[in-house]
Amino acid sequence: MDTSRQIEEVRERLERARRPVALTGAGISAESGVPTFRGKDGLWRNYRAEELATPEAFRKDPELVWEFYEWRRGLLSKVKPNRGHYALAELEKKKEEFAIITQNVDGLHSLAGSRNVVELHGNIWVVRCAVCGKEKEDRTVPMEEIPPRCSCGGLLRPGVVWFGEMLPVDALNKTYELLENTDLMLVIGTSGVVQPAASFATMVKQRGAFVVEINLERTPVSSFMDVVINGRAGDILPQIV
Ligand code: BV8
Ligand code: ZN
Repeated sequence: MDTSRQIEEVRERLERARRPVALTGAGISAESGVPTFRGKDGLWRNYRAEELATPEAFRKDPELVWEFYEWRRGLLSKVKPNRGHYALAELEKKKEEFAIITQNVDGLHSLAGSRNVVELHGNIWVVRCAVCGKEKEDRTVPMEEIPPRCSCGGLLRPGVVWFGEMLPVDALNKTYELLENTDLMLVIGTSGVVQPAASFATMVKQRGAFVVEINLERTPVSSFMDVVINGRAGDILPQIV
């Protein structure tokens, strides 16, 4: 089916959907200039994100891990949401039941005006004390000192979910409530490898929801999809919404 026919079908389904949900990944922020995790631009000083976004790496070398986050925070402080983010914010105005479950930690959905956003993997602008757990938003770029310290003397860490760590309970609960009730899911710009997010599309499909994938490439979940639109989120989403 050609893309415009696919977009037409998704638009009609979205029109009728009672509780549409979008699951987004790094691909929706790529057009804002944010490097994706597993694309060719996914490296930093020859490290993969998976090597640094872990509690072990932080325990071993908190300074190196903070240099990685400083680099990303620096990048993110200069980028803006793109047409894909704005299209989803627009969709929420048309369908107030619409919600976004994002794996991204860049905060760009909220910046684009979306309000119903579940941040599955935390937010890079939040820092949390590894000792007393105190959390605050800190947008200073660069930080005064790295690794930054809490008033209690403990090390501050980025408020994101690392590999091997549990997802935030409230985000997970909100996510499962959405997944249980959605009748249409858009899966946008995610490679479908990171769990548990990678299983959400098949979960809702098994319950009879209509699932749509928007991506530049095929992914492990493509074969489960009702519609797979091959294209850039910034081009496709405005046409759908
Ligand atoms: C958990 C925050 C329960 C940090 C992230 C072995 C040991 C330990 C754990 C595991 C293990 N094996 C498996 C696991 C589970 C592990 C996991 O899934 N690992 C993977 C790598 C195999 N998961 C976890 O650990 C999770 N926790 O399971 O807890 C538990 C607890 C203890 C013990 C057991 C179980 C926690 C996962 C969260 C990790 N944190 N981020 C940070 O950001 O620094 S994940 C990170 O990857 C980002 O959040 C990112 O969003 C996410 C997923 O990546 P994508 O978003 O999909 O991005 P990617 O680059 O991969 O793909 C981009 C896509 O966009 C591509 O498809 C591309 O084609 C497309 N694209 C590009 N441009 C565009 C586009 N599409 C459209 N338009 C465009 N313009
Ligand atoms: Zn503290």
